[in-house]
Amino acid sequence: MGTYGSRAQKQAQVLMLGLDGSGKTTLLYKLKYNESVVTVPTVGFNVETLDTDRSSPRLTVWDVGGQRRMRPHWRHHYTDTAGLVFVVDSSDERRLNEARKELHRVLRYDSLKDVPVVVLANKQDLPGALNPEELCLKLDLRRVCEGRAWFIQPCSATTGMGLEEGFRRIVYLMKTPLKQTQEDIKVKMRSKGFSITAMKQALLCGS
Ligand code: G3D
Ligand code: MG
Repeated sequence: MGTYGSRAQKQAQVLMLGLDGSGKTTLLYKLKYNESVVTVPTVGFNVETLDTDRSSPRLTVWDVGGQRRMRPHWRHHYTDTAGLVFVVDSSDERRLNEARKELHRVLRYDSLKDVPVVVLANKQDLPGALNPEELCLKLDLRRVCEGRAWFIQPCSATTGMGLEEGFRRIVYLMKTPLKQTQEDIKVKMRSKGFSITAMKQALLCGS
């Protein structure tokens, strides 16, 4: 799983992909500086280091341009990737099919085979934004992420809602073997009195 995993390793690489306009650059700078920036379409990439708690590696986050002509370059970043964050504009139903195709294409790469994925369902502040369950279906996440650790996190890069949670989740998924992730969820749900069916549903949804 990338270069993450050894005790001496203090950095882990997170690759952030998604269609152009989904909000990658806005959310990276909101997270890093808590500032709303005016973005221009990213040609090439932006890279920033995000601090995490001391027991986790610092994250080097690569925000790679999402325009059609940039997408063939995405694969040059796969080799050292420990976690993938895929950003979706939840309010743009017209481009969801394109987003689904690109996500599925990325996940087919062998070098990303066991890499955990967090899908950021961005722009939740906009009226008519699809919720995570709806996106989960439209992106066919359960099927395409079968056998890997994944999660879908609602967020807004403009307000900051859900951003830290999304990145905390990718750190957790990178650190925790898939089986353990599922066990943790079971224990947590059992302690809250959830039924076996609800637990199965939650595990299927990767949450
Ligand atoms: P990209 O880096 O994925 O290509 P950008 O996307 O970060 O450049 O964002 C594209 C546009 O979406 C920007 O607007 C940005 O302000 C807006 N945006 C990003 N995230 C959100 C969000 O959560 N909510 C809302 N309402 N807008 C968001 P412009 O107008 O500059 O094109
Ligand atoms: Mg950008």
